[in-house]
Amino acid sequence: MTPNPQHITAELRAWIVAQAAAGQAPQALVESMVKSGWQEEVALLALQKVLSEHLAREAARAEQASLPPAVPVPGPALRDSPLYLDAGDRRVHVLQAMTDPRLVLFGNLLGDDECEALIALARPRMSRSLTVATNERGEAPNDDRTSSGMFFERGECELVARIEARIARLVHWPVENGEGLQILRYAPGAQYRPHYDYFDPHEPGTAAILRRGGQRVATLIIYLCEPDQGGATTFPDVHLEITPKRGNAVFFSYERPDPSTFTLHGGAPVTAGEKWIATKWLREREFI
Ligand code: PD2
Ligand code: ZN
Repeated sequence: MTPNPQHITAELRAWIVAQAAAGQAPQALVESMVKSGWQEEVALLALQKVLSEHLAREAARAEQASLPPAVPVPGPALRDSPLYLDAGDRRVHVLQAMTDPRLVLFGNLLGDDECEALIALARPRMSRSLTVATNERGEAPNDDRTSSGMFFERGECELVARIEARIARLVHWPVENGEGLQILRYAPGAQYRPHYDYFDPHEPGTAAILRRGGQRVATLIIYLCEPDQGGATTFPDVHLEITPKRGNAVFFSYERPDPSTFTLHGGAPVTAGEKWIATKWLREREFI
Protein backbone atom coordinates (compact mmCIF):
# COMPACT_ATOMS: atom_id res chain seq x y z
CA MET A 1 0.00 0.00 0.00
CA THR A 2 1.39 3.43 -0.92
CA PRO A 3 1.54 5.96 1.94
CA ASN A 4 -1.21 8.56 1.90
CA PRO A 5 0.54 11.80 0.89
CA GLN A 6 -2.20 13.79 2.59
CA HIS A 7 -1.68 12.27 6.04
CA ILE A 8 -0.69 14.58 8.94
CA THR A 9 2.55 13.01 10.11
CA ALA A 10 4.43 14.07 13.24
CA GLU A 11 7.05 15.64 10.97
CA LEU A 12 4.46 17.65 9.06
CA ARG A 13 2.88 18.76 12.34
CA ALA A 14 6.25 19.95 13.68
CA TRP A 15 7.04 21.68 10.37
CA ILE A 16 3.71 23.57 10.35
CA VAL A 17 4.13 24.70 13.96
CA ALA A 18 7.73 25.80 13.36
CA GLN A 19 6.88 27.67 10.15
CA ALA A 20 3.91 29.43 11.78
CA ALA A 21 6.06 30.36 14.79
CA ALA A 22 8.64 31.81 12.37
CA GLY A 23 5.92 34.05 10.93
CA GLN A 24 5.23 32.25 7.64
CA ALA A 25 1.82 33.17 6.22
CA PRO A 26 -0.71 30.27 6.06
CA GLN A 27 -1.03 30.68 2.29
CA ALA A 28 2.72 30.07 1.85
CA LEU A 29 2.44 26.86 3.91
CA VAL A 30 -0.51 25.68 1.84
CA GLU A 31 1.45 26.34 -1.36
CA SER A 32 4.39 24.26 -0.08
CA MET A 33 2.01 21.42 0.83
CA VAL A 34 0.35 21.57 -2.61
CA LYS A 35 3.80 21.24 -4.21
CA SER A 36 4.39 18.05 -2.25
CA GLY A 37 1.13 16.44 -3.40
CA TRP A 38 -1.66 17.85 -1.23
CA GLN A 39 -4.95 19.10 -2.61
CA GLU A 40 -5.30 22.77 -1.68
CA GLU A 41 -8.56 22.41 0.29
CA VAL A 42 -7.30 19.40 2.21
CA ALA A 43 -4.03 21.19 2.97
CA LEU A 44 -5.94 24.18 4.36
CA LEU A 45 -8.06 21.97 6.60
CA ALA A 46 -4.96 20.10 7.83
CA LEU A 47 -3.24 23.40 8.58
CA GLN A 48 -6.23 24.67 10.55
CA LYS A 49 -6.43 21.43 12.49
CA VAL A 50 -2.72 21.36 13.40
CA LEU A 51 -2.60 25.02 14.42
CA SER A 52 -5.81 24.99 16.45
CA GLU A 53 -4.73 21.85 18.32
CA HIS A 54 -1.34 23.42 18.95
CA LEU A 55 -2.92 26.62 20.31
CA ALA A 56 -5.28 24.67 22.56
CA ARG A 57 -2.36 22.66 23.97
CA GLU A 58 -0.31 25.79 24.55
CA ALA A 59 -3.23 27.52 26.28
CA ALA A 60 -3.74 24.53 28.59
CA ARG A 61 -0.01 24.43 29.35
CA ALA A 62 0.07 28.16 30.14
CA GLU A 63 -2.93 27.84 32.44
CA GLN A 64 -1.35 24.88 34.25
CA ALA A 65 1.95 26.69 34.57
CA SER A 66 0.34 29.77 36.12
CA LEU A 67 -1.48 27.74 38.79
CA PRO A 68 0.16 26.92 42.10
CA PRO A 69 1.02 23.19 42.23
CA ALA A 70 -1.56 20.77 43.60
CA VAL A 71 -0.77 19.24 47.00
CA PRO A 72 -2.22 16.20 48.83
CA VAL A 73 -5.42 16.96 50.74
CA PRO A 74 -7.43 15.25 53.48
CA GLY A 75 -10.56 13.34 52.57
CA PRO A 76 -12.91 10.65 53.80
CA ALA A 77 -12.80 7.19 52.20
CA LEU A 78 -15.74 7.39 49.82
CA ARG A 79 -14.56 5.18 46.97
CA ASP A 80 -17.14 2.47 47.74
CA SER A 81 -19.93 5.02 48.30
CA PRO A 82 -20.51 4.13 51.98
CA LEU A 83 -23.60 5.38 53.82
CA TYR A 84 -21.68 5.48 57.10
CA LEU A 85 -18.06 5.99 58.10
CA ASP A 86 -16.32 4.73 61.19
CA ALA A 87 -14.78 7.75 62.90
CA GLY A 88 -13.43 5.72 65.81
CA ASP A 89 -15.84 6.52 68.62
CA ARG A 90 -18.79 7.39 66.35
CA ARG A 91 -20.53 6.23 63.21
CA VAL A 92 -20.78 9.28 60.98
CA HIS A 93 -23.43 9.52 58.25
CA VAL A 94 -22.48 10.40 54.67
CA LEU A 95 -25.40 12.52 53.50
CA GLN A 96 -24.12 13.99 50.26
CA ALA A 97 -20.88 14.22 48.30
CA MET A 98 -19.60 16.06 45.27
CA THR A 99 -16.26 16.02 43.49
CA ASP A 100 -15.76 19.50 42.04
CA PRO A 101 -15.45 21.08 44.50
CA ARG A 102 -14.56 18.09 46.70
CA LEU A 103 -17.30 18.53 49.27
CA VAL A 104 -18.97 16.12 51.67
CA LEU A 105 -21.94 16.68 53.96
CA PHE A 106 -21.78 14.59 57.12
CA GLY A 107 -24.55 13.82 59.59
CA ASN A 108 -24.20 12.75 63.21
CA LEU A 109 -20.64 14.03 63.49
CA LEU A 110 -21.41 15.46 66.94
CA GLY A 111 -24.11 14.53 69.42
CA ASP A 112 -26.47 17.18 70.81
CA ASP A 113 -24.69 16.91 74.16
CA GLU A 114 -21.32 17.60 72.53
CA CYS A 115 -22.71 20.62 70.63
CA GLU A 116 -24.14 22.05 73.82
CA ALA A 117 -20.97 21.37 75.81
CA LEU A 118 -18.81 23.14 73.19
CA ILE A 119 -21.10 26.18 73.25
CA ALA A 120 -21.07 26.26 77.06
CA LEU A 121 -17.25 26.15 77.14
CA ALA A 122 -16.92 28.80 74.42
CA ARG A 123 -19.64 31.26 75.52
CA PRO A 124 -17.68 33.08 78.25
CA ARG A 125 -14.67 33.44 75.90
CA MET A 126 -16.42 34.95 72.84
CA SER A 127 -15.34 38.24 71.29
CA ARG A 128 -15.88 40.07 67.97
CA SER A 129 -14.50 37.87 65.18
CA LEU A 130 -11.06 38.46 63.81
CA THR A 131 -9.63 37.03 60.65
CA VAL A 132 -6.02 36.20 60.00
CA ALA A 133 -4.90 39.40 58.27
CA THR A 134 -2.53 38.71 55.42
CA ASN A 135 -1.95 42.32 54.45
CA GLU A 136 -0.44 43.51 57.73
CA ARG A 137 0.91 41.98 60.91
CA GLY A 138 -1.51 40.36 63.33
CA GLU A 139 -5.26 39.89 63.27
CA ALA A 140 -7.90 42.51 62.60
CA PRO A 141 -11.69 42.81 62.95
CA ASN A 142 -13.26 42.16 59.58
CA ASP A 143 -16.46 43.77 58.33
CA ASP A 144 -17.01 40.77 56.08
CA ARG A 145 -17.63 38.72 59.20
CA THR A 146 -20.11 40.06 61.71
CA SER A 147 -20.12 37.09 64.06
CA SER A 148 -18.29 36.69 67.37
CA GLY A 149 -15.89 33.90 68.09
CA MET A 150 -13.05 32.22 69.98
CA PHE A 151 -10.39 29.57 69.39
CA PHE A 152 -9.77 26.50 71.52
CA GLU A 153 -6.19 25.34 71.80
CA ARG A 154 -5.70 22.03 70.07
CA GLY A 155 -6.41 19.26 72.59
CA GLU A 156 -7.10 21.77 75.36
CA CYS A 157 -9.71 19.59 77.12
CA GLU A 158 -11.06 16.06 76.83
CA LEU A 159 -14.06 17.10 74.72
CA VAL A 160 -11.99 19.09 72.22
CA ALA A 161 -9.37 16.31 71.97
CA ARG A 162 -12.09 13.71 71.41
CA ILE A 163 -13.68 15.71 68.58
CA GLU A 164 -10.29 16.39 67.00
CA ALA A 165 -9.39 12.70 67.06
CA ARG A 166 -12.75 11.88 65.45
CA ILE A 167 -12.20 14.42 62.67
CA ALA A 168 -8.64 13.17 62.05
CA ARG A 169 -9.88 9.62 61.65
CA LEU A 170 -12.82 10.66 59.48
CA VAL A 171 -10.77 12.62 56.92
CA HIS A 172 -7.48 10.74 57.25
CA TRP A 173 -5.37 13.70 58.30
CA PRO A 174 -3.10 14.01 61.35
CA VAL A 175 -4.53 15.80 64.41
CA GLU A 176 -1.27 17.80 64.47
CA ASN A 177 -2.07 19.38 61.09
CA GLY A 178 -5.25 20.97 62.44
CA GLU A 179 -5.62 24.52 63.69
CA GLY A 180 -7.37 24.88 67.03
CA LEU A 181 -11.14 24.50 66.78
CA GLN A 182 -12.80 27.87 66.17
CA ILE A 183 -16.26 28.60 67.55
CA LEU A 184 -18.43 31.25 65.88
CA ARG A 185 -21.76 32.68 66.97
CA TYR A 186 -24.03 34.55 64.55
CA ALA A 187 -26.78 36.74 66.05
CA PRO A 188 -29.67 37.84 63.80
CA GLY A 189 -28.27 39.87 60.90
CA ALA A 190 -24.76 38.44 61.26
CA GLN A 191 -23.14 36.84 58.24
CA TYR A 192 -19.82 35.82 56.73
CA ARG A 193 -19.42 37.13 53.20
CA PRO A 194 -18.13 34.73 50.53
CA HIS A 195 -14.40 34.08 50.75
CA TYR A 196 -11.78 31.38 50.33
CA ASP A 197 -10.29 29.77 53.42
CA TYR A 198 -6.80 29.34 51.92
CA PHE A 199 -4.33 32.18 52.32
CA ASP A 200 -3.97 34.34 49.25
CA PRO A 201 -0.50 33.61 47.81
CA HIS A 202 -0.33 37.17 46.47
CA GLU A 203 -0.76 38.90 49.85
CA PRO A 204 2.45 40.09 51.49
CA GLY A 205 1.65 38.57 54.91
CA THR A 206 1.00 35.07 53.60
CA ALA A 207 4.61 33.85 53.69
CA ALA A 208 4.78 34.37 57.47
CA ILE A 209 1.45 32.59 58.03
CA LEU A 210 2.55 29.60 55.96
CA ARG A 211 5.57 29.06 58.23
CA ARG A 212 3.22 27.65 60.89
CA GLY A 213 2.21 24.55 58.89
CA GLY A 214 1.82 25.50 55.25
CA GLN A 215 -1.42 26.28 53.47
CA ARG A 216 -4.90 25.41 54.62
CA VAL A 217 -5.99 22.47 52.48
CA ALA A 218 -9.44 21.68 53.90
CA THR A 219 -12.23 23.07 56.05
CA LEU A 220 -14.80 21.34 58.23
CA ILE A 221 -17.71 23.49 59.39
CA ILE A 222 -19.74 21.81 62.15
CA TYR A 223 -23.18 23.14 63.03
CA LEU A 224 -23.67 23.37 66.80
CA CYS A 225 -26.91 25.34 67.10
CA GLU A 226 -29.54 25.81 64.42
CA PRO A 227 -30.87 29.32 63.77
CA ASP A 228 -34.65 29.61 63.36
CA GLN A 229 -34.14 30.98 59.85
CA GLY A 230 -31.29 31.75 57.44
CA GLY A 231 -27.62 31.07 58.11
CA ALA A 232 -26.96 28.53 55.35
CA THR A 233 -23.39 27.95 54.24
CA THR A 234 -23.37 28.91 50.58
CA PHE A 235 -21.07 27.88 47.71
CA PRO A 236 -21.90 30.47 45.03
CA ASP A 237 -19.76 28.90 42.28
CA VAL A 238 -21.82 25.73 42.35
CA HIS A 239 -25.13 27.20 43.54
CA LEU A 240 -25.14 25.08 46.68
CA GLU A 241 -26.62 25.90 50.08
CA ILE A 242 -25.95 23.77 53.13
CA THR A 243 -28.60 23.96 55.83
CA PRO A 244 -27.04 24.51 59.26
CA LYS A 245 -28.46 21.44 60.98
CA ARG A 246 -27.13 20.65 64.44
CA GLY A 247 -24.57 17.83 64.54
CA ASN A 248 -24.06 17.94 60.74
CA ALA A 249 -20.85 19.19 59.16
CA VAL A 250 -19.72 20.24 55.72
CA PHE A 251 -16.22 19.27 54.64
CA PHE A 252 -14.45 20.67 51.59
CA SER A 253 -10.85 20.49 50.42
CA TYR A 254 -8.74 22.60 48.07
CA GLU A 255 -5.57 21.16 46.53
CA ARG A 256 -4.21 24.55 45.53
CA PRO A 257 -4.87 28.10 46.76
CA ASP A 258 -6.81 29.06 43.68
CA PRO A 259 -10.41 29.93 42.70
CA SER A 260 -10.37 27.01 40.24
CA THR A 261 -11.10 24.85 43.32
CA PHE A 262 -14.63 26.36 43.36
CA THR A 263 -14.43 26.61 47.15
CA LEU A 264 -15.75 30.16 47.41
CA HIS A 265 -18.17 29.96 50.34
CA GLY A 266 -20.01 32.21 52.76
CA GLY A 267 -22.35 32.21 55.72
CA ALA A 268 -25.71 33.69 54.68
CA PRO A 269 -27.25 36.18 57.13
CA VAL A 270 -29.08 34.67 60.05
CA THR A 271 -32.57 36.13 59.90
CA ALA A 272 -34.02 34.68 63.12
CA GLY A 273 -32.48 32.95 66.12
CA GLU A 274 -28.79 32.23 66.64
CA LYS A 275 -26.35 30.09 64.69
CA TRP A 276 -23.28 28.54 66.32
CA ILE A 277 -20.61 26.64 64.43
CA ALA A 278 -17.24 25.05 65.06
CA THR A 279 -14.69 25.29 62.25
CA LYS A 280 -11.66 23.04 61.87
CA TRP A 281 -9.10 24.18 59.32
CA LEU A 282 -6.56 21.63 58.21
CA ARG A 283 -3.02 22.57 57.13
CA GLU A 284 -0.54 20.79 54.85
CA ARG A 285 1.82 20.03 57.72
CA GLU A 286 1.96 20.15 61.52
CA PHE A 287 0.40 23.41 62.72
CA ILE A 288 2.56 24.94 65.45
O1 PD2 B 1 -20.79 29.83 59.20
C1 PD2 B 1 -20.60 29.50 58.04
O2 PD2 B 1 -21.49 28.98 57.39
C2 PD2 B 1 -19.28 29.78 57.43
C3 PD2 B 1 -19.25 30.23 56.13
C4 PD2 B 1 -18.02 30.49 55.58
C5 PD2 B 1 -18.12 29.57 58.11
C6 PD2 B 1 -16.92 29.81 57.47
N1 PD2 B 1 -16.87 30.26 56.23
C7 PD2 B 1 -15.60 29.57 58.12
O3 PD2 B 1 -15.60 29.33 59.34
O4 PD2 B 1 -14.58 29.61 57.41
ZN1 ZN C 1 -14.76 30.07 55.45
